[in-house]
Amino acid sequence: MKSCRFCKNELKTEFVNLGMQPPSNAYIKPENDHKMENFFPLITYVCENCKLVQTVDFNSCEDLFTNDYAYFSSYSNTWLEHAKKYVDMISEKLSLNNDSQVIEIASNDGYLLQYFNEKSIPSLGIEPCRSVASVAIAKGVNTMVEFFGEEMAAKLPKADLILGNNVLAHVPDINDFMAGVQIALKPDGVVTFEFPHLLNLMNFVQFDTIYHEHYSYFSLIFIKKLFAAHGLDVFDVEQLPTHGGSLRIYGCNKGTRPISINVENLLNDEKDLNNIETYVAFSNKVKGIKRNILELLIDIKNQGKSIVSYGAAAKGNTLFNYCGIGKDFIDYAVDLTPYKQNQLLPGVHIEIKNPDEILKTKPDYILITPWNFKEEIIGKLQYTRDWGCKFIIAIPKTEIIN
Ligand code: DWN
Repeated sequence: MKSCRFCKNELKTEFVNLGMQPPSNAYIKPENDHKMENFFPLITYVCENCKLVQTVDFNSCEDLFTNDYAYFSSYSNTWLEHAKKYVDMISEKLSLNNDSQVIEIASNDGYLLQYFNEKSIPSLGIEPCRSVASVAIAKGVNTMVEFFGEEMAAKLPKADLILGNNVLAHVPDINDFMAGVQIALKPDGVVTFEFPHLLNLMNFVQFDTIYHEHYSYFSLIFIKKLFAAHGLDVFDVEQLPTHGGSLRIYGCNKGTRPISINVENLLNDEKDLNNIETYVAFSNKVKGIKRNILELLIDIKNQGKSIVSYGAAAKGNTLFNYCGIGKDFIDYAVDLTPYKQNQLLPGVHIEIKNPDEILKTKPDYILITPWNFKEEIIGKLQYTRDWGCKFIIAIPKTEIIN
């Protein structure tokens, strides 16, 4: 029996099945190109009781978030600007100063805490992956290289602010995690979490953001239940443009802050997510996108044109492995992250090169897999206009950008 990771209810309703998929950040070293590779069923369910959308687990977080984890947050200026804007806002909102304590869970390469350092506001990063944590430590960000949870939280200083961006989805035992948040939070403290919003995932068919690293996919309906189960209130919520449309929720110990009308308004926007039937229709939309992107790529290749992909993104790995888009379509991938270059995309084994390769080979088309950064990426690729290169986006619909 498969049971819900939050309420333990039996999971009976499938959300979407994306077939056998490799872990989304399991990049392959060239010398391992012809060796056995791990693939696991990527099947998601929606709990009929608490409405949490979640994967069936085949990987522990220790399997996925290893010391050579390849996702470095600082290779997107858009994301760095977003982090700095948050630090400026929250520091003022909470009147943080050098007597305050900030804790970021999943602090990655110090992309955000560096801005608290600039304000001399004491902060501590919790990051289990040594590859990114060592970059944070090198830039002077105080970092503990450990997984966060209830037991670990007891060792931490009590925090005025606990924050986590794109971490909650990466936690298999969310009850243990939230118990830790409650322990580490000061009585009048605030917690903020950012995560891609399930409503956008469904409305814009962002199925490529489903991968083994993301154990859960969140609505505010669910988050409110999760917080209440751990003595916390959600007292405010913001809708953000990041990662295809995210939520930033604000939490506090129960009853310590007034609840904003924003919470009720967003719950109203999500009202259809209370009905299990809403979830069942999603799978057919995904199959439509697969047919559309394959039709376009087949047509382009039948014309004898060349295609490369920009961004060795986890979401691109789901797209390529679900749609069967391999080296027969894509000549190579490029990515700014040095850690990913000269490796192969998981499953399809497309080589990852430095973006400089584009000027050398002058491809006819560039498929941008991190569509969430398309403006920034297209801005960097303006030089490709010289030879009439065109861009392809697959989500929320297949389109060519001239
Ligand atoms: O939850 C997660 C999300 C938030 O980020 C993580 N589990 C993993 C990661 O998912 P992703 O890899 O799909 O995220 P991104 O941030 O959309 O990936 C962008 C990729 O593109 C990175 O490898 C960096 C690269 N990039 C680049 O080469 N040039 C990005 C930009 C903006 C660029 O200009």
